[in-house]
Amino acid sequence: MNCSVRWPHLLLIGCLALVADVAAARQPNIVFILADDLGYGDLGVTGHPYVQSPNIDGLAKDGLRLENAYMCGAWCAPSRSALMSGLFPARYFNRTHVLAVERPSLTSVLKNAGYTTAHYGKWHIGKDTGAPPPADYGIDESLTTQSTGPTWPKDARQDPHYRENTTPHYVDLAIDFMTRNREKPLFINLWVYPTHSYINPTPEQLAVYKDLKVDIDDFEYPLQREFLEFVAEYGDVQDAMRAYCADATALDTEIGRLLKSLKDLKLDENTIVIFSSDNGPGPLCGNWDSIVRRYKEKPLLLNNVGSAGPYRDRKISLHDGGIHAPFFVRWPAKIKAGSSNSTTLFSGVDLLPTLATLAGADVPDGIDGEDLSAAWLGKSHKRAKPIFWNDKPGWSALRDRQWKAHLRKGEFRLFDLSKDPSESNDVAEKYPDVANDYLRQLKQWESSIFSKKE
Ligand SMILES: [Ca+2]
Repeated sequence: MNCSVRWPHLLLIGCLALVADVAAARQPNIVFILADDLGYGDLGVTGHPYVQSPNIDGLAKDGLRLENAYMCGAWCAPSRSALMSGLFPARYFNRTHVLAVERPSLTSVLKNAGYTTAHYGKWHIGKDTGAPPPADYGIDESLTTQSTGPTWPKDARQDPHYRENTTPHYVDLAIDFMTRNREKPLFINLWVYPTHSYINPTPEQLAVYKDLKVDIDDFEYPLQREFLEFVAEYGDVQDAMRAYCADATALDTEIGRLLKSLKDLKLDENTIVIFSSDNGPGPLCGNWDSIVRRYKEKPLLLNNVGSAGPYRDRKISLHDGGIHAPFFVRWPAKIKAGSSNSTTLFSGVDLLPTLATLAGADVPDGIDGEDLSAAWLGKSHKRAKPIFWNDKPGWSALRDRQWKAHLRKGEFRLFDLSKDPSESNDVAEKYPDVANDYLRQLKQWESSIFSKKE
């Protein structure tokens, strides 16, 4: 036998096996789609009676639904700063929610682990003069609004359908970015406008819902009551609902285009695609004088008829309607289709450590977020600590196990979300030990953040 011929063959087989191992272990691509003010109940898959969202529904069905996922803020900026920093937004930033560039961010952590990174869409975590641009956070390419980085030309904003027309352009940019960077691990933040007001769909988008007739009985209790108030104040909800549904469906169509490109590029198998929303649906009826005034001055705000599903309140509230988000993760290589997790509490601060772990990156020390990658991969794993909120002065909240506790202007309330998802029945007197424990924890947490605030 001629060993000089045989050895190269063995080496070749060994090399091929190694290449296969490396390919199998390759860091996953990550695409994080974040809608704006889209409520928990605003999709077909979460029970909206009218919205057609086949692509997002398909994403949820092909992956994992995290049924107890929360954002860390009840409005845009704090929610986004927490997703990027892994820190509860009350803790730092003096409530401007500008991320300190010297701290690790989701994008800087992934970039340090070898990722090429992009951010397309709204930023809103530092938009005033002097705020660092997205590039300072390890982001290689960006086109954003509400940032000091590359943005849209002024004349684009004169388009009455500007908000609706931004999404297709962001998706084009994302597809181009994926195409150019397909040979290396890539990360994209795709933070789109829908369904934030002003909602003014194009005639083509609106045509999908031209025959829609709203029946208020099609909605669950909290929203049913709000719609009755809306009709009493503004006369009708038909046009507003058609516009809102059209905005959600237009977003869904663009996500479908993005997912098709991932497949065409043969990237879909090892790409983690996440879909969520930064906070609950925008205000429907004005609880505050300023909002009522704004509604009357800007009729398009009347199209703000999103659904928080079974949850109480909307954006700006720390009841679940303001912070309980739809959250879907598709990763065909590692996550079984049709998965659902109702036991793991997931918080926006957990995104950074979870994705860092899945990407083989270092998880930074000193953050509030916990690595919940085991739960994403189908194992039984729970968040070790409660989730805390302090969205604005005078209102803190906590979620732990089935309990949700509020401390608002000195008044404490306790709800058992396993029996009362709409936070309607205060059970603090019925469970005094639980109430006293969470009251103590809320006060302790408030004291810790206010004494250390930067
Ligand atoms: Ca928002």
